[in-house]
Amino acid sequence: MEFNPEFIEQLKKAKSLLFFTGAGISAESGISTFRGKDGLWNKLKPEELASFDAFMKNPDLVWEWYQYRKDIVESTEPNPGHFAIAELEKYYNVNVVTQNVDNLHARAGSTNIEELHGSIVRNFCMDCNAFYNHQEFEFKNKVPRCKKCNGLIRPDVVWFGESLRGNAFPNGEKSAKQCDICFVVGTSAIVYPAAYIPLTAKQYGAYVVEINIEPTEFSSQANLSLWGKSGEILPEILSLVISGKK
Ligand code: BJW
Ligand code: ZN
Repeated sequence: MEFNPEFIEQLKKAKSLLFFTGAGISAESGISTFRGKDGLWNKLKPEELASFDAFMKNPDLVWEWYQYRKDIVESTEPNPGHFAIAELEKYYNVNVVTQNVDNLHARAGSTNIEELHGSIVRNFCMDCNAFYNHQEFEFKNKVPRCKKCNGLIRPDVVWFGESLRGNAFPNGEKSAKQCDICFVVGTSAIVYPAAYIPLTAKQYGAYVVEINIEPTEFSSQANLSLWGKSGEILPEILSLVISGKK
């Protein structure tokens, strides 16, 4: 890919990069996105699976769906897009603010990660908040129960209508306000409050680069859109950085 001179200049003078990522960055690892033609939600209704009401109505079904997705996540690997972001830590202060629950940024070696929508590899008891990882119980087509209080165990992800937990969002906002370049990678950017992150970066003066296979809600806000697969474009950006530093 030919990069434009303005982007090359921005990369040269930048000290701090923010990667705001969504399901598209993990597509090349074999994990389905939510929306779009092969998206998870073409076949399934989000409100019937990714909400508190859905879970309470049919916990076994929702649990089975997460168990299915967790098995895929655990049997796959980070792709060159995740690895390129991790490698860029050698050259910049890098923050990753992800909407993904798949743990692939951490597995690729990134160290500053905020998981806005939680993680599919963690679970907690809805009654006493005890944490469980997936290895701690055996799934038998039924939602597991807490060993301490017999409460229902749910995945530690953020469902529709739920607030984002802990400091993930404020920390993400802080990175957005401080970064020199914000990359918006593989997200439709329609889910809020997450989608405020790149808007905040722009508002605070960052140069914003979108990487996606197609235009999104965010495209009109981006300083630059790079069309293509993130697993191909991100390693090219890394090469550009490495060649510039030599
Ligand atoms: C590639 C590629 C390749 C493909 N390379 N690119 C109006 C009505 C109803 C609700 C709302 C409303 N307005 C706002 C709301 C609130 C709601 C919301 O935003 N809804 C909108 C959808 C309208 N938000 C919430 O409910 C949030 N909480 C909240 O607001 O709390 C306040 C509150 C408290 C109490 C009461 C009421 C409010 C919480 C949102 C939680 C979202 N959770 C999910 C599920 C997580 C768990 C799980 O995984 O099961 O998070 S939804 C789902 O969407 C998931 C994702 O993180 C998130 C974003 O999706 P993402 O990552 O952008 O994926 P896709 O599929 O949309 O896009 C993929 C992109 O990749 C595409 O653009 C492709 O082109 C691209 N791509 N291959 C590069 N190789
Ligand atoms: Zn409990």
